[in-house]
Amino acid sequence: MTWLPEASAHAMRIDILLTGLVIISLAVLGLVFGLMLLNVLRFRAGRTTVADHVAARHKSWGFEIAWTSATLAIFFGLFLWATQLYVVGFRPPAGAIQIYVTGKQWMWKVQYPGGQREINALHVPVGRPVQLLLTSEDVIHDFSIPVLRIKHDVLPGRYQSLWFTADRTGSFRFYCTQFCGLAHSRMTGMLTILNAADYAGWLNSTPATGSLVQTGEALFIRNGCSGCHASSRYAPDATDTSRAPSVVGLYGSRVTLADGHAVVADAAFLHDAIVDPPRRSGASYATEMPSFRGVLAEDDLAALVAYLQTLSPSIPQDAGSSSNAAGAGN
Ligand code: HEC
Ligand SMILES: [Cu+2]
Repeated sequence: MTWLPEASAHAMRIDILLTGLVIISLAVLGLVFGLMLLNVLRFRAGRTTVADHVAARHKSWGFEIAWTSATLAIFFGLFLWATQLYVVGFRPPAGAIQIYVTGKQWMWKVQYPGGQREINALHVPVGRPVQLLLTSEDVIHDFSIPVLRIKHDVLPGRYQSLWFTADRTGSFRFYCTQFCGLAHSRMTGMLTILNAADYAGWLNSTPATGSLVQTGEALFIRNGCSGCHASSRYAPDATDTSRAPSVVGLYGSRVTLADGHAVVADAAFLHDAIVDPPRRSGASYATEMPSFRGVLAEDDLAALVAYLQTLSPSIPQDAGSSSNAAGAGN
């Protein structure tokens, strides 16, 4: 199972699944072609054996039902096996390190919680869950790290999430796997998986201008968010929700939208809400939330999302699902 390098337990599970699929497909192929070949040889011209059409008309119901249900069980089992692996990919464990990745023709910009930034490079520690919050500044890209067997389309104006726990150190390539223009083929980068000490050293030696949360807090005031949204420190009255819903404790809570659909306010929800404010069910506020699409750059949105999350201190990090505001709540 290791003819291609793997750098996580998940990658191993994906490979076992794919190997299983190949083996079962080969078995089915072998059976069908084996029977064909057998009949071709048995009934070839010049042989005395003649097909017995009368016997062939006799159907055995027991046999029919048995092979139909066996096939159904096997393929439904495969479906459940694959689905379970797929679903796990959307549930980052609480406490995962959140790293913001923005695709842009033709590069990947990466922002760390400590405020460090880099381009076409991603540094992560081994053995700790990492959640990537992915978005694009222009067209649709797709972020893929083959060695971890994870990939996701990256859409402008929304957050998508991927997570992984790397289990070996080393350097591996990541790619854009969605044709996105002329220099698409150069839109790659290097994932470096470090041990805990090297990671801490790397964070320290990489310059940063304030943590994401600090930057986000400043943006929250500078863009007038605090003028409408009660947040314990800045609103004229911390509990006044006549102008806008409170953002304290919003992250991780359940929000019912105007269409009756309830979603968990995760990082993707926060991001998408700033770009494209959702209507809450029964909302009646004295103000209207302006859209910040095109007003705030993705770097700023990442900082705001990081800041808003700290207003729900009981939740260590992204504990919600990765569904976005319009996605299906699960
Ligand atoms: C002019 C007032 C105003 C400003 C400025 C404003 N908002 Fe809002 N915001 C609202 C209102 C009103 C809603 C509720 C919309 C609804 O449910 O109809 C809202 C909804 C939200 C939501 C959705 C969550 C929820 O509880 O429904 C988030 C997140 C949010 N705002 C964040 C921000 C951020 C971040 C900023 C600054 C970049 C900002 N807002 C600026 C008024 C404002
Ligand atoms: Cu691309």
